[in-house]
Amino acid sequence: MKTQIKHIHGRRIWDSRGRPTVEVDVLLQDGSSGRGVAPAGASRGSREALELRDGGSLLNGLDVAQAVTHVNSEIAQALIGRDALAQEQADACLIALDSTPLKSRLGANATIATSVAIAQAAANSQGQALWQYLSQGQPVRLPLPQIQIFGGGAHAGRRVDIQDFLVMPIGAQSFDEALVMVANVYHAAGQWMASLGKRHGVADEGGWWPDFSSNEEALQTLTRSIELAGYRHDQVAIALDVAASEFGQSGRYTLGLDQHVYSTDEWLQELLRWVNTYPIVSVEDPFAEDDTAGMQAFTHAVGQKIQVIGDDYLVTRVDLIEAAVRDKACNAVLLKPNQVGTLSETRQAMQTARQHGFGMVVSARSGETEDTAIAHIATGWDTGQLKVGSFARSERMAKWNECLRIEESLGNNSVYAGKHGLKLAL
Ligand code: 2PG
Ligand code: MG
Repeated sequence: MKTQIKHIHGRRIWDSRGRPTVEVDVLLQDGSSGRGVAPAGASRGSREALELRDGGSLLNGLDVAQAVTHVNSEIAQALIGRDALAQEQADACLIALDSTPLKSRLGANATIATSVAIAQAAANSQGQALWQYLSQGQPVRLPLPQIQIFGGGAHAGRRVDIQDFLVMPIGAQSFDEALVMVANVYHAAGQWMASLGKRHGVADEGGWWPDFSSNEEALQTLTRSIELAGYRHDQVAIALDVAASEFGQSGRYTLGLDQHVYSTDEWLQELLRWVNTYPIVSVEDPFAEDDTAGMQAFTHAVGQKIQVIGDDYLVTRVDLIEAAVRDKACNAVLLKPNQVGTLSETRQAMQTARQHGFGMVVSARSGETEDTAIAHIATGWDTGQLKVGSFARSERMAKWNECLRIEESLGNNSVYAGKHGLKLAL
């Protein structure tokens, strides 16, 4: 069989924060090959699959020698001889081999890199781009991007509490135009902040590292930057990733910058005021992962008009998405393949979300590499949205630029999801 897996090789490479990560190459009988790389989060949900790190003193305990060894021994042994076109069977084999609920034996970094490498090799063997292979002949759209303008939270030394201040070019007609709009806003924001003496370099995902005196000042500055770049709010809108689990627990939200502790209800009132004051169309993790009541109250209040995303709250898991549907705790899911550890499980999470009319945002992690698989996943599965970080640093730009290449390859047949990527009547 030409598409039989012939060889699997794992190695240690380095991510955008200069930390070790796992890369896997898969070679098929017909000579096709594919590569997968594990990204790494900084603000993680407690129910995510485990990223296996060696511990100890070397490299601050972050080395991945064990995960790489698992790829080159057990994983290679179990998968060699299997058909790369049978992704679900290969992933089922990884899941069974690991045999723990959170991939804690082999490491989700080992399994996701392997899983994506198999898909890439299979696509190459068919002479298809990854997006095309993943689409299984269904219609595709280039995703509406969520692009960070300011970084905060765990990605910027907690300089501001809210983690991501992002924009969404909902009024663009193509992906190409979407990036032009974002470029204009990104640079307008940078110049405006520099003129105020409030720009201090860039944060982990390439967004400006802000020197604001309140979280709300970031929202004011972002709104102003969109205007300075010459856009209306129906052309470029704001998205937030509050990442509230980073500063909230047991119904108490401690905002360092604002020097204030909020109860769930007080925090709800503050968020509602922001949503009503600024052109916000999407809010991720507004409440902590243990605060279903907060998520429900927020979704009940604004879920008809804005997108409410569960990231740490859902960690790309089918069971948690189903619970959120029952609880009406959000209306969209962030899909991060390494939160769950295989491509097939990510796909099941996507399908569950789709079935229930949830919005779907494929997302990078704050620790990334030059790998562009997520651009193909978002397009091929037609999720409608993609979040990668900011508009600077090549591990981010690699994904945005890959979307441009995909759009170009589709020529006149290309469709940009635009505002329809959000499942809202805007
Ligand atoms: C998030 C991501 C990307 P991290 O919370 O959505 O911004 O961050 O990869 O650190 O979890
Ligand atoms: Mg998040």
